[in-house]
Amino acid sequence: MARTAKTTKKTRKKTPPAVKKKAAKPVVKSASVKKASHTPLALPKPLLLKMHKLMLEARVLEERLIKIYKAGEAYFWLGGPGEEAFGVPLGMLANKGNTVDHDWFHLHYRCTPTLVALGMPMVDSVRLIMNKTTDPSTGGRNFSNHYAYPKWNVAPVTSTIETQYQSAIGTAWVQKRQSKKSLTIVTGGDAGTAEGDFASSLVWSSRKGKELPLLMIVTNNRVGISTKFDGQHGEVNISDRGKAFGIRTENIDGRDPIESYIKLKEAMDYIRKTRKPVLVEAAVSRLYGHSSATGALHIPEEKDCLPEFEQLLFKHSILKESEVKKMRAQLEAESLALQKQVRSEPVPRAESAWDHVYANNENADWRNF
Ligand SMILES: Cc1ncc(C[n+]2csc(CCOP(=O)(O)OP(=O)(O)O)c2C)c(N)n1
Ligand SMILES: [Mg+2]
Repeated sequence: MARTAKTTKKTRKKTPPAVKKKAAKPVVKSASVKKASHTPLALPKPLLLKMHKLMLEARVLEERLIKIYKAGEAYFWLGGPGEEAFGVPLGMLANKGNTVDHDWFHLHYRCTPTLVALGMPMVDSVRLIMNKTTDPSTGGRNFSNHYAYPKWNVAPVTSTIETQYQSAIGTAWVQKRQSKKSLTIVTGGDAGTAEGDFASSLVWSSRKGKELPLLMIVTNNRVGISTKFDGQHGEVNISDRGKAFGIRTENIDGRDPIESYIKLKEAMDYIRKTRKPVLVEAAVSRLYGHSSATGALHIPEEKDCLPEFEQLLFKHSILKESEVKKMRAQLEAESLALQKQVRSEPVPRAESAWDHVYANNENADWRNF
């Protein structure tokens, strides 16, 4: 005991105070982490207001979809309330269009905030969940959040989790060969990373000299339907897996729209410039559970990014509570009117069931097998 005390005393004497102070500080991971420690004004006011408006619109839309389901006017709901602070900046930062020089999207089924930020009108989403032929994504043949927009390079959202990480390699590979600036964005959940498709994406995007301009995003809500994150992952952060492949990684608090915007912009700028991949892990919330299969019930314990962001904007006199109330009331009225309008629109007929499938229906009709 005495010896230990003596050694400590001796060490203390020898260590210059400056070194001691530095060693006690937490390790700062990268320059981007430093930059992201922001004041609310780290982004200009018009941008903050735009971001808030889109987040609010995405939230009201998702709440309308849930109401439509609960009114018995849709068969199923699943979506992204709780992911607005991340999904909206993602859509805002993307370069949308339908050429190889525009970005490509292979999205998870919680992507409504990103589509709203890209410019999707609410009515499109209402038509999709109500299975109307007027739905531009699937003609009323898929369920909520399964969007497809060729005009913005948005590939069809798939119900099979994680397969999008495979198709993303294809568009990123074409962009690597034919574009100097565009990138491919792929998103998926935490549980889905157990699939081989996710591992393949890490391998194919990071081959030496053939790296791909791919932004791989894992939105981590720490649960897959009802299976908790803890107990499923040997790694601390899912993003750490990228390190073994020499892939740049980033962890983002996806419930903070300012941090999300800043860090996503850095990651996208890096990919556009270097033509190399980034693996981003974003912490998000699942505000209404997995889907209508689990009741689509609001979970008050989950952190909600929208009121938190609003409180910040009120505090800094960027927005008034009365303005938000008015905006919300307007959006709610608009979404209700859409529900009523879409109700009377046509549904797909049996005759069209085999349209838009492979090879003029050859091999596509199971009745011919
Ligand atoms: C290939 C495949 N396996 C299983 C399922 C069933 N399934 C649907 S969602 C889901 C959980 C996904 O969890 P996560 O990836 O964390 O995404 P989250 O829903 O939490 O956003 C599972 C297992 C599926 N749709 N596809
Ligand atoms: Mg999850």
